[in-house]
Amino acid sequence: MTYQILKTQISEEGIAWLTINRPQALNALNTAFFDEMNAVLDELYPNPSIKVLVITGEGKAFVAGADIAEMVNKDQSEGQAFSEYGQQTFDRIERAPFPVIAAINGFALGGGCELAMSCDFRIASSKAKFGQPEVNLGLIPGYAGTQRLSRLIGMADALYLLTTAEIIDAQEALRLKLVQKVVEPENLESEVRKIALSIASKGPNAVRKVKSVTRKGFQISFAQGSLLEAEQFGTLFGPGSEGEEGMKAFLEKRTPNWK
Ligand code: CO8
Repeated sequence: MTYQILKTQISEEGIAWLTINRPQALNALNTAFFDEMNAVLDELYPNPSIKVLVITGEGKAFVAGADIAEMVNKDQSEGQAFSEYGQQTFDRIERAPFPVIAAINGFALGGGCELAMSCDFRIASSKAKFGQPEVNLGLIPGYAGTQRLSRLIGMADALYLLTTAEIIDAQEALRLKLVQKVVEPENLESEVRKIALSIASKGPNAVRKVKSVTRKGFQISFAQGSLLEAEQFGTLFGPGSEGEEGMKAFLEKRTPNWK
């Protein structure tokens, strides 16, 4: 598939870099974006050489929200369908077998903040701005922002942002733990690349498993999650396993040779 909105690049280390490239509309999310995002995920999901996916935006926005021009004429069932399509797409980002990093270069508002929250963690430019301003438009978040924001930053801070529509800067987002790191704009790409390369250098099965066990464990009970952890821990042992190579490399004071 050729993409109109997404620019994709895959490095030899297995870093997939995805840039949302509709800067004239501040990368607002329309149906074409979701179609393309699903096509990209269809390509990346079954590819075992993908170590990390980075999602970023072109220009002064990461994403300034769902496309208001596309939404304005929708009726109730179309509104619900647009919400469900976006939710399903963001769930696929969250459930991706590899870690997904949001590199937030600018505005991450409404659906843009929701997209960032569906990633595993967020690195922000000091110029980035965050918010859920839907109530300004007589709307509420529709891409599971009501659910992810409260889980990430706690109920009271989430409801403060959701009801006031306040736009916060990167430092405040860091304080709220909405983002994990803030860097100067000119360093965003190199810093995110450094983090992605660091992840790519680890045991590839271990990285995928630690993500899936942590994510799945959040949806089930502590006891079930612990059981899942023990099962997956076990799969990393044994002759020829990744754990065996990693532990032997440590004891032999050499770099592991992952398969
Ligand atoms: N949708 C469509 N177009 C947009 C959007 C958007 N969300 N944001 C910006 N644009 C367009 C502007 O209309 C403008 O287009 P044009 O040049 O043709 O007039 C262009 O991008 C540049 O924008 P501005 O001129 O406004 O740029 P400024 O630097 O002056 O302002 C802001 C930047 C503050 C980010 C401003 O653009 C803004 O307030 N944008 C809207 C932010 C917003 O309200 N986002 C939330 C949208 S609602 C949402 O995301 C709901 C998610 C769940 C939906 C579920 C589906 C049903």
